[in-house]
Amino acid sequence: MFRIRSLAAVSAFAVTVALSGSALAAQVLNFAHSTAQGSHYSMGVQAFAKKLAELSDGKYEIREQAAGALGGERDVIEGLQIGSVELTVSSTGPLGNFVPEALVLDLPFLFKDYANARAVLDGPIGQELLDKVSENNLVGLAWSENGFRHVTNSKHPVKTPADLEGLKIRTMENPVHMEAFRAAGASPTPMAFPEVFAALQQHVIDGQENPIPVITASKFWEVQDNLTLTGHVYSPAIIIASPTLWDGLSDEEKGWFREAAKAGVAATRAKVESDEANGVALLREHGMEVIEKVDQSAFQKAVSPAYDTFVAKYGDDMLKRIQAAQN
Ligand code: EAX
Repeated sequence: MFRIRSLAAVSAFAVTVALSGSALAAQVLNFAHSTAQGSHYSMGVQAFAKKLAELSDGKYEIREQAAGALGGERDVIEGLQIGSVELTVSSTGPLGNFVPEALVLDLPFLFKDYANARAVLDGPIGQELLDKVSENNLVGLAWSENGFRHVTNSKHPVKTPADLEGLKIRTMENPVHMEAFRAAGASPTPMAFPEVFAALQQHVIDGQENPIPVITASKFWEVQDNLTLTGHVYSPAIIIASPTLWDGLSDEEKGWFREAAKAGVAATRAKVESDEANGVALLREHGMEVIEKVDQSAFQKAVSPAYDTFVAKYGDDMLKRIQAAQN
């Protein structure tokens, strides 16, 4: 009788431990980004979360922190470095402040189109730059996508670079972008993204520049009348993990996070494609005047001094490699 009772006790204990173990094991990780829930970044975070939950059998749970809930992109990257945030998907805007080698990606008109940008970033050059990110107290998991950036403003239609003259254009906290807009005659105003909508609404700034997915997700039609499809920069995004999180993972678990990042990138790129297909019509429906036929060579000439400044400071090796890698 004793044997049977003790066997029952052991199995009941084992079940309790197993249940409490699985219930306690879910580790919640904050995944921060600056755009709205349902945006291209948000779709990527949700796909990341789903894949990681599957691979880890529920051991890791992602908590999406959308719309700058944990601060602007620069703040969040600083948070990754000190371990207060576990994951982010961010534009490369502020990244150059932490990883100067990444600034080359912000040069205007560097990438010819989406296919070339994705091919370069998914290839050896992209991996080399991710490795550089990981040398700066960050863990570069994958290149994701923000999109080709365009100019909006509330003053007047921008048909030529001369129309940028004197406009206070918000830029990311990025020296290459600031130099480009300064060279074009605008007055670049660097600002964290969560502050942009209010600054536009209060006319502290006249305009800003962002990809269609960001312009639509942020409802910029409410505070901007004019959109010019300059496509002046292909804006990569990057999925970054905190070293505090990463160093505590087993090799197998690291593989889960890498697989989840791939799923996130695919979902974000799919949403970018959808927004690119439908976004301009949506913005027109909301009253924006959209200038689609743009003399890009004129804008390219206007912002070209940004190349001279960049090359003088950082050299042109990686720049030439990226240009040569495109077809
Ligand atoms: O990453 O700051 C920006 O304009 C970025 O494009 C935006 O935060 C999405």
